[in-house]
Amino acid sequence: ASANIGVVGLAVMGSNLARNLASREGNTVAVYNRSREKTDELIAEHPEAGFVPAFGYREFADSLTTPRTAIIMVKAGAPTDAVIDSLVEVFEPGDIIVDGGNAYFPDTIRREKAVRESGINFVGAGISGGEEGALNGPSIMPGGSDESWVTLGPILRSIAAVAEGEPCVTHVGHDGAGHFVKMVHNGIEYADMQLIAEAYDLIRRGTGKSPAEIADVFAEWNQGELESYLIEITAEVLRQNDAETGLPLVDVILDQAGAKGTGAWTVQTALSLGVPVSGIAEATFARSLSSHPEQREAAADLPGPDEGFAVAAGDVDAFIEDVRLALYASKIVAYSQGFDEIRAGATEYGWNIDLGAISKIWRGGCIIRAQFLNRIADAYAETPDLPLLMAAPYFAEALGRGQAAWRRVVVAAAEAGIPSPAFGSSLSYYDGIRADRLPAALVQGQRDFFGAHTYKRVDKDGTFHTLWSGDRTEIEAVDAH
Ligand code: NBP
Repeated sequence: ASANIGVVGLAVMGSNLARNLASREGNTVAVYNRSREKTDELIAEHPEAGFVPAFGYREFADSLTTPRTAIIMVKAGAPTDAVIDSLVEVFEPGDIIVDGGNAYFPDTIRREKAVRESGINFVGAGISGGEEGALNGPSIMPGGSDESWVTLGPILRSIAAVAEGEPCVTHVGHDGAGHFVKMVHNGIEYADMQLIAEAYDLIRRGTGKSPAEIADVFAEWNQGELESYLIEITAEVLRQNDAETGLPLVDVILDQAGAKGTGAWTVQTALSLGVPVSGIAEATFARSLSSHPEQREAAADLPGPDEGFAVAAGDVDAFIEDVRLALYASKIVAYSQGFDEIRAGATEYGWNIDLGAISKIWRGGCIIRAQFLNRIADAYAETPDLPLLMAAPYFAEALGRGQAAWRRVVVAAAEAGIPSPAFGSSLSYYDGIRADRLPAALVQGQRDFFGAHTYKRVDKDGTFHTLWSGDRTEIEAVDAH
């Protein structure tokens, strides 16, 4: 046995992660892939890595020093289960199996429980940053036991991205905590992308600027408080021309957004936890809406506003600044909602998650990396049990500064017939959560009317019901418990 770490699954993610591991001082990496070709190819192309190839699970286990540590990078779902089963057969108590794929966190909870019975540690680790991140430094969100973290921590720290001198990895929490946090990361990514897309659409349709000109706007925004990887790549995409037609590439790309399911998982989970992640939900639904061409065709003749949308020449700069402020405010809402979901998940599943540490490990390596995350880290450093991220002083100030512009943009979009579901729902969330009184009181009245679901009163304790089908007097309801 000569390798301190192994990788199973040598498709693009696994081979890049293996190369990243091998490039770090002190690591010798064992590699295994179900079909031999990928292993042969990797060994041939990267002799410098000093890989220890294995061509069966037994040989793979024998090539690892104990406690054996292996990272699985195969297709999520049944293939991951198959690999785990094979590793459990050849590994021993104390060894560590890491699933670095995009697993759904309930699967990770189930797998951790099952594998633990054999005395082997199982760690579900969310890995963000795509192929490039896997090779040069991803953001890593590991769950699993404290015991496995002792061995795994130094290895993962050695390959993670570095932001402001700190590696972008932390032990998120037990069992499925890492994959849960990775899921919410992806949900926030959906919201962030949709918000940027809405900003682009409004500027384009309101000002008639070309994609290349709007690329300049985004490049400028990237110098300020919106500075982020997603804003940066947006400018690059908008500046790109299609080689074949000479048109802006964004105009020849089919306008139907795909999804691999992590946005939907985030929303489904939020629904069961009762957390309103409306920005993430709208972003996920916006992708679904775009991908129903038959319905879009059927709706194409539905009437829109009578007048076209054109910002007066003299107002263009002010409008673009309004859109920037609306984007920033909506982004604060999306992140606040995402962190709310992590907090609720931690409570539900008994994970001790340090929200400030999560914001820090997202500062590098991952798709939502941004300056902004430092502000989130500051907010949690100041008040670790912050009930609502967006109410922290820094964000409250930004929302206050942006809210008038945000409203103008949402109104302009509605009047112009330009869809802005993420801008609009974020603003509604903002107004809802800060409201003194909500019409939820009426909803309670309706629920009591048709279902005797009872209500509470603002002026005294207890639970009440009005005898709606009788004389409509109010009675104190007996608590079911
Ligand atoms: P894929 O998701 O395309 O999976 C291909 C790998 O799975 C191959 O090595 C294949 O072996 C192996 N495999 C399959 Br399929 N069934 C298997 C089985 N029953 N037993 C053993 N191995 C099996 O690879 P990828 O695109 O590199 O992604 C790997 C993981 O990383 C996935 O979970 C994915 O969701 C995740 N991912 C994350 C990011 C990110 O940004 N974090 C990006 C892309 C992917 P073979 O060569 O023998 O067919």
